[in-house]
Amino acid sequence: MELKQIPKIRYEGPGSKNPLSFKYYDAGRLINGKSMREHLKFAMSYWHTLCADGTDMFGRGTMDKSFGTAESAMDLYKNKAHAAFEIMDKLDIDYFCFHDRDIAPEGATIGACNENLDEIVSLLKELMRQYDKKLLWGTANCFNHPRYAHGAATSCEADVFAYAAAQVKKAIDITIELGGSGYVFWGGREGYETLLNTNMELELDNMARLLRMAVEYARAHGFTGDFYIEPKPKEPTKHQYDFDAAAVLAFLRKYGLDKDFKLNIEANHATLAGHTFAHELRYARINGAFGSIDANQGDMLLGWDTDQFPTNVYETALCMYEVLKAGGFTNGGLNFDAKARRASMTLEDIFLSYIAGMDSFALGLLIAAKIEADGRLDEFVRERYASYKSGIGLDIVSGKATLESLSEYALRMGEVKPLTSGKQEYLESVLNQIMFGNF
Ligand code: XLS
Ligand code: NI
Ligand code: NI
Repeated sequence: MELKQIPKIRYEGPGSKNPLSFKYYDAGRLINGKSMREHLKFAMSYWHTLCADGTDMFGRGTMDKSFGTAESAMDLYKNKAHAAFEIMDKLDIDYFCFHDRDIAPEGATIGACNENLDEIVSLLKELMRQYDKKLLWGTANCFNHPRYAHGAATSCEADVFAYAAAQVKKAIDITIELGGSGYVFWGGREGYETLLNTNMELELDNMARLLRMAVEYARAHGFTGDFYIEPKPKEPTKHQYDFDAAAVLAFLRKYGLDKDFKLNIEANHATLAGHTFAHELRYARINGAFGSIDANQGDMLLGWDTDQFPTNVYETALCMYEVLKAGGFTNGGLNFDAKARRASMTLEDIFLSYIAGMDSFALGLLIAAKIEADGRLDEFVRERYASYKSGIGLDIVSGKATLESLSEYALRMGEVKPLTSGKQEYLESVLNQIMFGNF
């Protein structure tokens, strides 16, 4: 099947058996006064959708991502650009995200790379206007090329640091040029394989140096969007410095960069770090660092970043619950950092995958709104901490209590036993009841 044979994907409702239709994602449907489109802010990942061809450690590509015939490398990337916008248009996705090296062929020098980028960026700009699409965020791929074997900003070689800086500068320039509302730093190869050869202190200082330069440059050149760090604990390196939300926030605070960055939380990275997706979102939210989301899911039995399209509705529901609690997205959105499986190799599979992901997040949003409306979970949590609303609890949270006053209080109390049940099983069954309702 060719791209032009794929119809525009439309909402047909849960009763439809047409694979090329949305069952739950109804863009205009209002949830709490806001359309699903505005709540979810879906984005297409350029790398997985237009570039990844199914190559894995044990086998070559299974998918043809050439999107027509091409005489030259530039033509190939122009074909990808046209296909990108046709795909977004057919899926009714408003945003996209890219790395510099996804959109244009690499040249022999950074100058040649930049020239290629300029030519494609003007095409993208034209296509964005034509199709009315927006850039959610841009980033630089400072991990694929062999020069980055030791890292980019954390490389032991200063020339590599300089090269990465040049790449980041250009990626910021084109993000600004395309009106991007965000710029992402995912730590690529910023980490280590062994401490035996690693000056961790210098590497972390240098990583912060590049981030500071990027912020200063971008702000001086009119970038008003958000900067994000995307945590990930491992892969490709054994230990990635941006391990998880907590490690990233500690790093940002040490270098005084916490006001300049928010977090881009990826589901599969959360689970690799031994956290749930919701944990990472919650941690970002309560620290005022919730920014954007890379929507995908991992496989419980595999220890790597499988980047599968999200279909686990418990996960999408608890994710959207956090998003609602955060007051929704501002500059961020839901980027499908996800790829069809190697064996799902047809063009149609790209659409079936996005439909699966978008419908799963639409369900997640509907359920999250129902959890809020139902109120039992919120009420339970409120009640569970009620002892801090008055008496000694209020003294503790208001800062009135001291170690001495609490000691005096405790000496008068006698034995203290837990009074309440955590009722986890009950709450899990409430969630099921909200999710599944009547059958
Ligand atoms: C890789 C990351 C990457 C970032 C963008 O694991 O998820 O795709 O999202 O560089
Ligand atoms: Ni990602
Ligand atoms: Ni990832």
